[in-house]
Amino acid sequence: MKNFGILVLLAVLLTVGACSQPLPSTSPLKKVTLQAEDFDGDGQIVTREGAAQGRNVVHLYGGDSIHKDFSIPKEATKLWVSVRYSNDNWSASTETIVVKTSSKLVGLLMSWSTGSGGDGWYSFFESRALGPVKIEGSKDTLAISIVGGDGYGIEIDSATLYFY
Ligand SMILES: [Ca+2]
Ligand SMILES: [Ca+2]
Repeated sequence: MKNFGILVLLAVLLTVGACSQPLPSTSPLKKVTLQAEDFDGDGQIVTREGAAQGRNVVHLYGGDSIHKDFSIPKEATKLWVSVRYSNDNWSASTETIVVKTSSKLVGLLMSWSTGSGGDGWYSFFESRALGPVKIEGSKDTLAISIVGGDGYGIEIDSATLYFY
């Protein structure tokens, strides 16, 4: 069953990779950074020196998920999302970060190891922007889930939403 899960993940990764696009070079209609510590769901809030945006992070393990409602600006039709994280990692297996709206997959990220032996928790990395997904209405929910990893988890600092 474990191998089956990995195969499904790989298939999704390939599919997402095929339809993802880099952020447009033009400025977004709006850019909003949500602090992971303000999300609901799993995980424990930890204070970290390197967390430049709010100083708190959420420690998540494989299988954990957090979510937060966000407002959609008028005239926005597409959304990209980047994630800021630190990942102290001791093995070659790093956590996969899955980003979704309530109805759509924004994208998947294979996280980097940002260090080991405890130092990695103080070194942060901002991911590339995942997306786009179509958005409509005035509100939606952003969910961040963690799959797999080294068993010691990952820490999410924030998610930045780029509305176009
Ligand atoms: Ca880890
Ligand atoms: Ca934070």
